[in-house]
Amino acid sequence: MRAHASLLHLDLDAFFAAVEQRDKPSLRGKPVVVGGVGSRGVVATASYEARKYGVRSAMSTREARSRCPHAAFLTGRFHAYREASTAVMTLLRSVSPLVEPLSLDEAFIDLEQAGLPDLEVPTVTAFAEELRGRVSEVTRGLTASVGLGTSKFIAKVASDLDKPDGLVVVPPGTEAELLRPMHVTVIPGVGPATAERLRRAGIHTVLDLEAVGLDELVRLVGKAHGTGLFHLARAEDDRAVVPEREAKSVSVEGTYDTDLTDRRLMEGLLTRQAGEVAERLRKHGLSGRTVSIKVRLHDFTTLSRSSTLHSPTDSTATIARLARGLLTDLDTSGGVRLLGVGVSGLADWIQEDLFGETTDEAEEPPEVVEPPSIRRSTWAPGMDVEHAEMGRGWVWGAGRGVVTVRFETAESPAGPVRSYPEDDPQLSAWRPPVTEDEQAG
Ligand code: TTP
Ligand code: MG
Ligand code: MG
Repeated sequence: MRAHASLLHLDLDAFFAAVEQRDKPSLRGKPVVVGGVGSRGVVATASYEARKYGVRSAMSTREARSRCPHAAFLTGRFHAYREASTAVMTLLRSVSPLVEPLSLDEAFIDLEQAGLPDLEVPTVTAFAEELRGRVSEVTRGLTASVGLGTSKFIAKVASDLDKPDGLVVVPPGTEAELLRPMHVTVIPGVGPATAERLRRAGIHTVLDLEAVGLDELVRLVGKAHGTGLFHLARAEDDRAVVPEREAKSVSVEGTYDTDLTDRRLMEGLLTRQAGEVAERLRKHGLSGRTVSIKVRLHDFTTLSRSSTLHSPTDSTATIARLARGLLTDLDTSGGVRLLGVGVSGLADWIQEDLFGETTDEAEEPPEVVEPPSIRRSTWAPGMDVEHAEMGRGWVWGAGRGVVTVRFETAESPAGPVRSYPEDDPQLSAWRPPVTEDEQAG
C-alpha cells in the first residue's frame, strides 16, 4: 500500500452496449442488450437502461427477454469494440508508460510515472477528470468510470462505486473504513466457492474477515488463498502495475459476419491462421510449446482448447495439425463467429541452436480457403448494412424472408426504418474500410 492514491483503474461503462448506442442514435437512452440473440444465447452486456429491469451479463438471453421485452437485442460488432478499445489503450499509454490492460475495456495505470507535479489527492483527481474527458473524445462519446487509490485493489473497488460515468478517489488512510461494510466478494479471488465457505463460518463482510486470525483463515480456505485474504482484508496490496512487455504468446484470430458451420471451411481457416502464427514466430526467432485455439460460438460462448508439445515448434504444419485436432473436440454445429490460433510457452531459437541443430521439418503449404463471399449473410440484428440507394444502416430485425433496416449512423439523427426481401440485391453487409479482421494477440 502506497502513501498516495497513485494507482488508477479505468473501466468503460456498459462497453459493448455503449458502442451500439453511439452508432445507433435511435437507441440512445433506451434499453439495449448485446449478446447471443438465438434461443441458447447469453447476454454479454446490457445498457444501464436495461439493467434497471434486472438484465445482467452472463444471463440467458431468454431470461433477459422476459425481464425487458422492449429492449433492443443485438448481436456483437467486434470490429467496433476493438477500434474503441485500441483508441483508449493508446491514449492511456500516452499518459504513463505503466499501463496494464485487464480486458478490452479496462486497465490499471500507475501515476507515479505520469509526470505529475505531485501525487496529492487534488492533483490526481484533476488528472483523472481530464483523462475521463479525453477518453470520451477519442471514443467519440463513450464514458469511463475511474477509481484512484493506494493499491490496485482499492483503485478497482473505487472505479465500481459510482458507475456509470463516475470518479471516486479513496484518500490514503481511509481504505479500511471503505472496505469493512462490504461483502467479502469485493476481494479479488473470492468467488462463489470461497464466499460459501466463509459464509458457513459466519463471515460475510470484510469487517468479519478482519476479525479472523491467519491460522483460522488458512484452515478455512487453504494456505495460499488464506494468506492473500488476510492481507487484502486489511487493504494490504503491493501488486505492481505490469505493462504488457514482449508478447508472451503469438496469436491470430478472425471474426466472421456469417456464422460458420462448415467444418472443412473452419479447418481451412485454422490452417491459414496457423501459417500466419508460424510466420510471425519465425520472423521474431521464437518458438513455442503450447498451441491453442479460440472459438466463439454464435451464442457468444467462448471456448478455448490447448495442447502442449514436448519441444517448441514454429512449424506451420505442426501448429495447423494441432489446431485442427483441437477443433474436433468441440461442438460447433450451432455456428461459429470467431476462430483463432495461438502459440504460447515461447522459447528463443538461440537456446535450441546451442544444441547444434534445427529440425527442418518439411512443410506442406497452407491450404488457403476463402470465407464464402457468395453465400448470403444471415441478417443478424444489429449488424451494419449498406443499401445502394438508402446508404448505411443496421439490421433491426429479420425473418420470414424479410429484413428490416434502420438507416442511421453515429453521425446522423435517428433514421427511418424500411423492409426489404432478404435477398434484395441492393442490400449488403457493411464492413469498415480498413479491415481489422485479423489481429495480433
Ligand atoms: P465489463 O466492464 O464487465 O462490463 P460493461 O463495460 O458492459 O459494464 P460496466 O463496466 O459499466 O459494469 O465488461 C466489458 C465488456 O466485456 C462488456 O461490455 C461485454 C463483455 N463481456 C462479455 O462478453 N461477457 C461477460 O460476461 C462480461 C462480464 C463482459
Ligand atoms: Mg466496463
Ligand atoms: Mg471491464
